[in-house]
Amino acid sequence: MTDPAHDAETLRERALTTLTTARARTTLLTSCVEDPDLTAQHSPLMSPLVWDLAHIGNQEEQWLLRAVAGREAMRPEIDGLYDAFEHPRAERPSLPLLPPPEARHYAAEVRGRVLDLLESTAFHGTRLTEAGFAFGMIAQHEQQHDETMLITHQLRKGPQALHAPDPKPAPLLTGPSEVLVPGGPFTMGTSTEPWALDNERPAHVREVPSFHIDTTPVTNAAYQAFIEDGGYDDERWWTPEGWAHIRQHSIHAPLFWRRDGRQWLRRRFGVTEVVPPDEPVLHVCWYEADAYARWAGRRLPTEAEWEKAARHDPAGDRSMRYPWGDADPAPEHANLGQRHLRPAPAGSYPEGESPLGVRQLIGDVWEWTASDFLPYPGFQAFPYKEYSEVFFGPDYKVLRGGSFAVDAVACRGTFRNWDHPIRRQIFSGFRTARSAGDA
Ligand code: AVJ
Ligand code: FE
Repeated sequence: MTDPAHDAETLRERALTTLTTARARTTLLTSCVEDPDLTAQHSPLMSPLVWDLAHIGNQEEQWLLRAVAGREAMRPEIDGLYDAFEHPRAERPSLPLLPPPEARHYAAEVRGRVLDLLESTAFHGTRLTEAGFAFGMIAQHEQQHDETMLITHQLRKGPQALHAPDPKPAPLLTGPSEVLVPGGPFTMGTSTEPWALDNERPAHVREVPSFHIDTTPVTNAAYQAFIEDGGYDDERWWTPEGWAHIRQHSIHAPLFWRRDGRQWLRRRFGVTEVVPPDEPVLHVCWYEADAYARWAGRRLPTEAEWEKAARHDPAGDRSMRYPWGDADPAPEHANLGQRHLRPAPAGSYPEGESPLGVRQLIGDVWEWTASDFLPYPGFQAFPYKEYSEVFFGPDYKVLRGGSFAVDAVACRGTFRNWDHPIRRQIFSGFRTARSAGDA
């Protein structure tokens, strides 16, 4: 039915567009500050920006030029420097990294060869080339690091270097604050999405009992009510690990927040502003999200609940690619891709809502779920164990849905992110849920 030549051209164009979009963002994030700010370490949690830049180029070289095209290493001596497992982030500034001009040159050199390769690659034959997977994987990898670099920019002290228009005010939300997702089986994960990564596979059926889930992410105003009610001083709301953690580190509010008399201020990309009440709360760790939910008489959704809320179409009784259907994300659906440098107010993006009326599942803030990062039944590591497999287990919690900082190519209804439950420099927020039947 479909014309394979046409399909190949469509894939080639999609690969070219997504790689080019990613590089434009990388270039901006690594040129909006002076070179000393690229080699400095702005937080022990993060790499110097110039590490991300050369690592992006090095992964692209390894997977596209070497694995797909069978070429020799361009600079074999640098591979170790840019291997994330050889050197923890805190150590990276003391490595003999390529200086900014060389890092730029290397990444550009790799990209030039990749664009030539793209012209001649057949999009079938091996699992790596099937439907252009390796090109899509590398575009996603670069966009993931563009989000990482934006986190580094947020942690950086100093004046504003990045600018973007604010999202529009939200339309008035008149509906209920939670929706009921009816119980029953649904298909979680995917076996058909061509650029889905290994941990999203394979598609499998899950039984999910009825539950209620918040219509929007939890807002700053709602979170402030938890703070004002003494939430951070009341052990009842916290897991033992969470309580120990916030005591030990004197955590009393989301990261980047500061109290100023009766109001809260926050620093955002070099600018201090009053915390906007109607925006989804950002920069909370899993322990804070979990404690808020308990305080509210609720809980975090499980990962399966989150995905069912985001993908299940009760009318068609099937799983869709996104809450709004199967169409790729467009600006009216979701706040993605660093178009804005903040989440949009709760209730935004009515065109992106799910059939049951849940909003902002995709974009705005990564949403903590109750679940540990575990493989799906039938999981197979591909193309390398260090993408997902080495992280499976109880040390990492799953986040879903993507933030304003991640591009659409690295965000889907099935996409899984994960981090330690103490992390809050990431663009993380949450929404809450409750089992149906619980009052
Ligand atoms: C999926 C966001 C947890 O940044 O550690 C980048 C993505 N993997 N390079 C990370 C990733 C390898 C990964 N996360
Ligand atoms: Fe990486």
